[in-house]
Amino acid sequence: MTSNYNFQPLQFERLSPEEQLAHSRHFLAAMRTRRTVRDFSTESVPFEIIENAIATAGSAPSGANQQPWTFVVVSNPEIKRQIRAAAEAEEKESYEHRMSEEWLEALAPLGTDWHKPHLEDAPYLIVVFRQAYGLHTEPQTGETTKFKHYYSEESVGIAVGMLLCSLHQAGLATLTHTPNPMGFLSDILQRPSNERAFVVIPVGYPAADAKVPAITKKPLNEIMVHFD
Ligand code: IYR
Repeated sequence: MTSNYNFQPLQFERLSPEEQLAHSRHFLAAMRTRRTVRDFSTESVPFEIIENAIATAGSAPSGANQQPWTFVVVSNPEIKRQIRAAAEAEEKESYEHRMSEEWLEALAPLGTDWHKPHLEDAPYLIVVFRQAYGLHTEPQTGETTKFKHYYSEESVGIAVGMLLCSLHQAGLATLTHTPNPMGFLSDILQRPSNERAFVVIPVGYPAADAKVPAITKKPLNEIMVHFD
């Protein structure tokens, strides 16, 4: 098969070694201040920050550049209320019956439970959907066919990481929330049959009295293996 793409020269800014180190240190220091937040203020946030974060996520690499993602932004209070009610119903069932003792023990240090007030308090919810396969509608006949998406899980995971970085550096707090199961999100948000809910991300300012668990990240020597 021949390529549909034309190739063009790469636009690449070569930094000095000093600039490279300075940028990488600043980025590390900034990212180390990111925390998952569960207590949100109801204060509104500029919508352009949400748009820019989603555009950043949309610039992520993806399998065969298929960009298998949809970012649904919810600020409507009634839809947030519906999402909270459905998520809490599923989470209550999970915490009380579906999760193993081992799982509950692993979560204990985080202090989570089935109550999800952040789903209504945060001014925005970004609900990320993964397109498990593509849908193509023939303009002539109106006939819709499915086509395969490659590495959609990995692609959406990378895009979500970039979304979280963008929101953090714009001074906003996020929570990566994965109610289980998430089918109710497809119903409430009327998503097509090829889309699967991937994660719900409440976005906003932390509540004035927000607390986070005193957890630490593994040091470099535990997470990096170097063959020189
Ligand atoms: N989805 C549940 C449980 C939960 C699971 C993991 I793994 C976490 O890191 C945190 C929570 C909830 O949102 O409470």
